[in-house]
Amino acid sequence: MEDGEDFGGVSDRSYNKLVSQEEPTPEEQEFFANQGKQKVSMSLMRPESSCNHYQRLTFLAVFAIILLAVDIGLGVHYNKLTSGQRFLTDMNNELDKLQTSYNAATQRKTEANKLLAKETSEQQLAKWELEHQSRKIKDYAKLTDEIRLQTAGLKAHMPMIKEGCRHCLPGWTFMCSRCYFFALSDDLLNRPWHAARQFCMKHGGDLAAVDTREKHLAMIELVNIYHDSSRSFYQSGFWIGLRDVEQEGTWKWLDGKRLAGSYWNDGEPNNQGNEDCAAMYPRSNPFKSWNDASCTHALKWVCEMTPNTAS
Ligand code: MMA
Ligand code: CA
Repeated sequence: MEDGEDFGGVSDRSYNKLVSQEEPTPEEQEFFANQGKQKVSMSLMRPESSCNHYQRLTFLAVFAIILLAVDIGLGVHYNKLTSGQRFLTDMNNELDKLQTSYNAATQRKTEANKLLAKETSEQQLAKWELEHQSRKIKDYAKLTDEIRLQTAGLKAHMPMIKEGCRHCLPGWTFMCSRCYFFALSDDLLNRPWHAARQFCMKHGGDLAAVDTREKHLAMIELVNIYHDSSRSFYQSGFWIGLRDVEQEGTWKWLDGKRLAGSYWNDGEPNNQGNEDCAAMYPRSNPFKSWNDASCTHALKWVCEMTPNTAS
């Protein structure tokens, strides 16, 4: 290149020209002068560089202290984390133990519940058994009372029976100065009125004439004592020697005497389907114990006869 190469758009020549032509301005002169002073002062300022070194050391020391503090802080934090970790592990172990004991307790509870259910059912059974036994005791108590009553009734008749032994046939009862036979034995099946009368006559008596209040009360007492409660009311009757066979509604004893005092049940005699024979029935009210029934009906009976006067 003839005129020198371009350098940043300005040729060497023009640069040199610029350098040679342009005299430094007063400002430039001052700048260069100061630059010279600064170089001199840098070489003269050796103590200032040791001061910087000291600052650096201080800075390093502070930095080291900060690092140490951070390290300590981290250590403490790590310790905290580790103890937290340990705490968590302990807690987990504790939780495991609690879970195990909870499972065991649940198992025990299930077994206890089963036992309780068994006990409850046994208790229920025992309760029912107790109720059953209590009922049985009550039944026995009732039965005992009935037996006591019957025994008392029979005992009361002991003197009468003993007396009867002197005056009446075996199996006959002495009362109100007469001998009576109650056809109670199972061997003696129920009979119609006429067949029952035949039985009494065969033994020297007749069907009973209940012609006094005293006789009636003595007889109804025995009829009540001997009452078989498994029989219905109208099957529990005893034929007596009373009929209205001659004239309907005119009741007469076998010796022909007309009925004076009577002990008919309510609504009787009703002659339902031709009922001409009278019977005595067990009743708690002894004044309502008679009924007129068909003479062909089969019932038990009561005989009466004069006692044997020969002692
Ligand atoms: C009824 C009642 C009595 C009668 C009997 C005959 C069940 O009682 O009408 O008066 O004598 O029947 O069986
Ligand atoms: Ca009747």
